[in-house]
This record gives sequence, C-alpha cells and structure tokens, in this order.
Amino acid sequence: MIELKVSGITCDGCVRTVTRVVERKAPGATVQVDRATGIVTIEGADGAAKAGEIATALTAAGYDAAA
Ligand SMILES: [Cu+2]
Repeated sequence: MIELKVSGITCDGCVRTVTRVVERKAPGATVQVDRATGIVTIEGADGAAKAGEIATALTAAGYDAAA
C-alpha cells in the first residue's frame, strides 16, 4: 500500500482528477482520496519507486504530492 499526502484537492472534480492520475500510474489499484486530509491511499501498489512516480505525476497535474 502507498500513502501520499496531496495538497490542492479542493472539490470533487479534484478528487476525480487525482484518482484518474493515480490509476493511470497504478493500473488495477484501489485509490482512496480523503479530501479533508489530502491523504491518498493506493491499495495494490507498493514501493518507494512507484510512490515517487505517482507523486511526480500528481505534481505535474497541479497537485503537490509527498510520499
Ligand atoms: Cu477541484
């Protein structure tokens, strides 16, 4: 499981965008976005390299992400 702290998730549209970006990087994973805390939980994906790859993709999409 990967857990990322993501900033800039302000509405349901952001939740959908973040979910889509993560799913593209981690096909088949279960993505949960907590809008209040900015915690994104990715079940079915593991490892620091994958976490970094997802964080980079989220940052490119406009959402600062830290593993
Ligand atoms: Cu939004």
